[in-house]
Amino acid sequence: MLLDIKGVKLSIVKMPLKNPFTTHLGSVTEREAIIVEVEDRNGFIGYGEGVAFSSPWYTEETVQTSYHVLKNFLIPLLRKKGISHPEEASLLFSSVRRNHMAKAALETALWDLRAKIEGIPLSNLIGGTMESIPAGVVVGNNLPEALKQIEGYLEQGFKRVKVKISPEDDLHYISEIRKQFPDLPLMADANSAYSLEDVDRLKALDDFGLLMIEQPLGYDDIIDHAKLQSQIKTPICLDESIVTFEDVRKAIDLGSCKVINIKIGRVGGLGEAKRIHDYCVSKGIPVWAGGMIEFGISRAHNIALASLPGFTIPGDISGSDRYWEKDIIQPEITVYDGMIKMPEGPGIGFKLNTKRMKEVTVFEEIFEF
Ligand code: OSB
Ligand code: MG
Repeated sequence: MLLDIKGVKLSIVKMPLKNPFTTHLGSVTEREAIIVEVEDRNGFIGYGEGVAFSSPWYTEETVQTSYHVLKNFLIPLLRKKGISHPEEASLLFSSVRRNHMAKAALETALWDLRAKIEGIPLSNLIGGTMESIPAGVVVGNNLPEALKQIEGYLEQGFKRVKVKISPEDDLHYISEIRKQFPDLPLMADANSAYSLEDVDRLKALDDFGLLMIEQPLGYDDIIDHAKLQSQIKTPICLDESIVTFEDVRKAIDLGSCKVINIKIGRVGGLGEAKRIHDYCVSKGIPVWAGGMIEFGISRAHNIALASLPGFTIPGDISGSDRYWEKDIIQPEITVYDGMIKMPEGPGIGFKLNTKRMKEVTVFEEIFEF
């Protein structure tokens, strides 16, 4: 039976971060995102979040390009053809090339809607098995601040810390952290700051017992990463290079990485994310859920995804208060003793905080079916 959709609402929200988030590519001080609400004729509402940034620094999509693709292509496809299960969304959207974050924004809302219609948590609908998941956090690259932040997060029980590195800010930074926290489960994300010419710098990182190094080389590369992995001991984890299931198959086949970071937005939806997870499990490749400095809706989808059994490494999933004075969901996402409990309500298990939404919405439109 088709999902009986009454309409789709898109809202652009905008909120300052508590503290700027900095990588070698620049700083994020304010976050815009698209909140998607899909309502059916029985009054169930599914929520999704478009995680493209205001500018194309991480991937080529932006808030404005996602909005355009949602409004002019994806929502019309859904209105015209309809679907009965969110698993059909990727086929429905296949006439639109890439634009994965736009697709995921609508597709995740359809997953939430479907779970709410069935009256079960989204994690159950996708086959999740965990009752709570470990929280991980990313800290900034100002050394004294990072050391203080790490201490605070360890007190809160966080299970793993990630730092951002680049050739200007790596060996000294990591060694100082290691001096103070010799046993900390620590990993480093380079966001493509290196090339194969830096192989000696990257080899030197082997001495620090990092859990992994994330995306050291080109954002679209899987060939050079295979060459690098054969020369360093630290496991390579791919983030930017993995945008489809096929990328995963090829990267594993080539030996380009030993771990994969799964982001629902980057791969175009929860269906594709789950397919990647299932394949990685079959190949013995551990996965973890990446973060996008997101609001609570996307965070809630990440929590459901991370309840799948192959998510054996703590992800970039922290509480609402990591970046926000006040999130757009209620209750907010909280970390207790380093763990996040699976919500028990139907769907994503969190409600939109309508008062907060009003404060932070800068534009909205409703598309009736
Ligand atoms: O490379 O994983 C990344 C944030 C925005 C874009 C890309 C990345 C990140 C993070 C932080 O590393 C994740 C988070 O805390 O949300
Ligand atoms: Mg990354």
